[in-house]
Amino acid sequence: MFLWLCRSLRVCAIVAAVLVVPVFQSAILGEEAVPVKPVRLIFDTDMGNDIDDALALGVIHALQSRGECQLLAVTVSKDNEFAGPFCDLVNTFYGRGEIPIGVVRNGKTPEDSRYIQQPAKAEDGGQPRYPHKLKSGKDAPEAVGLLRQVLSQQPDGSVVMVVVGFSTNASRLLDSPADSHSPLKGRELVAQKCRLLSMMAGHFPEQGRNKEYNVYIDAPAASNVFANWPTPLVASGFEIGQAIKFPAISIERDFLYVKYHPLREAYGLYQTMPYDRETWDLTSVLYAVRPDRGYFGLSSPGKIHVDDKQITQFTADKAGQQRFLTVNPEQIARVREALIQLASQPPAH
Ligand SMILES: [Ca+2]
Repeated sequence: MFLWLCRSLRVCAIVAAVLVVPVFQSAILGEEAVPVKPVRLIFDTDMGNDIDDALALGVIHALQSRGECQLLAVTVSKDNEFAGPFCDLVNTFYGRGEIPIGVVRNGKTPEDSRYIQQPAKAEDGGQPRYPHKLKSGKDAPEAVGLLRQVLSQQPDGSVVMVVVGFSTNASRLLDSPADSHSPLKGRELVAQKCRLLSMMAGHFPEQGRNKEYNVYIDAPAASNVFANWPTPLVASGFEIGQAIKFPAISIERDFLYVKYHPLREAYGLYQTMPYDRETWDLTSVLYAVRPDRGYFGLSSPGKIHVDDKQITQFTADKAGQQRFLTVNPEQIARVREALIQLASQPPAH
């Protein structure tokens, strides 16, 4: 908790030296804190429901190519058989088809989605347009078991969870029992291995708060996560991504370095081009990997809860571990340009 009190790198360094704590591995919430690179990421997504999940996965790969993060696993909260294969084909496009993918069972939003199904099925001359091994989410391991396996193999206090769909998998992880991967129950395993949850969830304007999709689709799960997640948590509310639109002109011009680009194709399948789309999920990725670059402001510390209308409410509390992002006009311009450059960055291979 002393991290909340660190107001400068210098103070953090002094405190760390005294306490012999790996402060830069743990420091996350002050803009001054410098995270250890590469940041160990787990990406939990409802891929297929909105196109920002796809661009967010592209941003992760760009950051990994720059040595800034390591994508340990992708877990899917959308219960549709093409969500996992689409994640796999994007990972493969970026040269990382070995990244494990876990898929929810008995989850939310099983509806079909053109932008995940068509690229997964697309063929040219009898060959898959976007090669991938996972043909159906039904063939993937169940998400919570994979999360437990991956977490158990990581150094303590090292993992950043990025949750950009509903909280189904994160909630089930918290409630999971000991298994062959770890003798720890889920909450204890998270407390030991994770250092941050960066999630796109909620709505935090000063006035006029509404219920938000990632929360109300599985409100009990979101409530459980806000109440019981044992590490610092930073939420990117609806209003952040809403203020930062990904421009159609980038899709039209910046992804032309290959004939077939899965993100460009998916974007065009999701809605009729040209359109600008909110960057909701991309902002949670950017904060998770670059918390120290001034892209965002942070609320005071406090606690988030889901009220009986499924609206997120925030209570300031100096002892709280939860915050939400803020942005000013300068930050909006900077974040938009950073996300354009990262999402359209060519694969490193
Ligand atoms: Ca999403």
